Amino acid sequence: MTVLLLHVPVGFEEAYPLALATIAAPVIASGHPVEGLDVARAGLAGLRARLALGDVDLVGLSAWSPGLSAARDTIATIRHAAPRVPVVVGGPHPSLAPGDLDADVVVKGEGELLFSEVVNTFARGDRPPPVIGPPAPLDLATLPLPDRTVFRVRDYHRDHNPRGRVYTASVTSRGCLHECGYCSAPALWGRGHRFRPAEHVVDEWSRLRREHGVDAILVEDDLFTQLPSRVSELCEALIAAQLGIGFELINGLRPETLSAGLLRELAAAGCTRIALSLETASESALNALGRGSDIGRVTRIVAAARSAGLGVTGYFLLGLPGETATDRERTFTWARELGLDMAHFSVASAWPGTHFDGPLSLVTRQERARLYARWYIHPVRALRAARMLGVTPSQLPIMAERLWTWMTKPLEARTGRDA
Ligand code: B12
Repeated sequence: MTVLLLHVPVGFEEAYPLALATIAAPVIASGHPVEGLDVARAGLAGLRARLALGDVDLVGLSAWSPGLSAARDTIATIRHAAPRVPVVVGGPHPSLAPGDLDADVVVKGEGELLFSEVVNTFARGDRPPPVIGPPAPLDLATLPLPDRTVFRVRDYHRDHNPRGRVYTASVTSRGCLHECGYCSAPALWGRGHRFRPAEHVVDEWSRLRREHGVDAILVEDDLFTQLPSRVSELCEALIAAQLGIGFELINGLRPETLSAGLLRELAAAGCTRIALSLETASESALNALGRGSDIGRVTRIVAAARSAGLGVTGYFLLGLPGETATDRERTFTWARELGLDMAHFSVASAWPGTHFDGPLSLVTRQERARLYARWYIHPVRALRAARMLGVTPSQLPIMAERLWTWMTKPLEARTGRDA
């Protein structure tokens, strides 16, 4: 059974296709050849050319809600070029809205074991049910490590990364105990938190260092610091192992899970950057999201992180229910006052799995462009972000172009009111 895994573009930023590497490992272990194709790079023409060789027996792809139209176009291309090849989909969007894509099989939830089952069922000449899963929560310590050969690490270490360092993604825990209105994690994984033992993570990262020359890991857990004691344990194990590898906590952390002590431990273990989930300066909007607000604490945490030598990125959301244009101005002012190294302002969208307590407020394209321009087109802030990311002068034009594309791109459907 030759399996082709497709990395479908989800937006402007290219990241390592960790989900596909993760579901590939058990299939390879059961003896099936697995190949990866990046549709963002090869294009639909490249996909047609690959399928025309006639040796693919099954295609698998992952879909997010932003990026649904790219997944639809990809599947339409497969249907046309190889109508008999079964298409299996999984990932956040199909897990939450299984009927939205024209697939033979939809796998809901964690895919490691179920994907392998689906491949083996087709290999026996049988047909699996059209929708399977989600499985009972998997024990992360017993899962095989992601296979990093189907998609090569070095093809995805971002081209704007610091001084040619090699980056890749890793997940050390799944799930989150909180239920913030804008996040799909509880709907995706259930409300629980599971984590890999420290030695399991150290083993993966040391292999990444040895076998793929990785210098730094982008940690993509739902909430890495959910349980500070396990973070301390992991930091101790990393310090003891002396891997010579750095890591960045790029998925927004809740400030209340952090303390000055934990930030120092993280820095000592090789962490160079954290991202904070800050969302908005509007207390009523924060409370409606299920987030307490303690602006004083955020200020202290940012200062503590900076004095521990960590870079700090803030994630903010615009267009929340009940938010006004004045609230948005306050959010930008707050971001400025915090002295962040970098900030990212997204416009809230009611993707499946989110639960907002009212219609999203309208952010016009003009307002968004004006706010973004005031923030991003600013020499001091630009230099600071470039310094934290380690951007070299020759990389500046490509970074500026990406930023411009992102600032001006039209919003996808926000299901509510579109801007
Ligand atoms: C890294 C990441 C990013 C990065 C990189 C994105 C990129 N271009 O690749 C950045 C920071 C850029 C990003 C941005 C955004 N992200 Co994001 N991101 C993630 C994150 C943290 C990790 C993804 C990952 O690799 N997970 C690890 C893998 C192993 O998990 P997985 O993908 O779920 O895969 C498992 C199963 O789903 C299943 N599976 C997955 N695919 C397949 C395929 C098959 C065939 C099968 C059988 C099974 C299967 O099996 C896997 C193993 O169990 C997730 C949250 C999370 N922890 O997963 C959010 C997440 C994917 N992001 C999300 C969102 C909403 C966004 C943004 C829209 C946020 C915003 N408002 O700007 C933007 C959009 C960016 C864009 N358009 O480019 C949502 C998606 C929700 C949805 N309904 O689709 C998530 C789930 C966060 C959340 N909890 O709500 N993101």
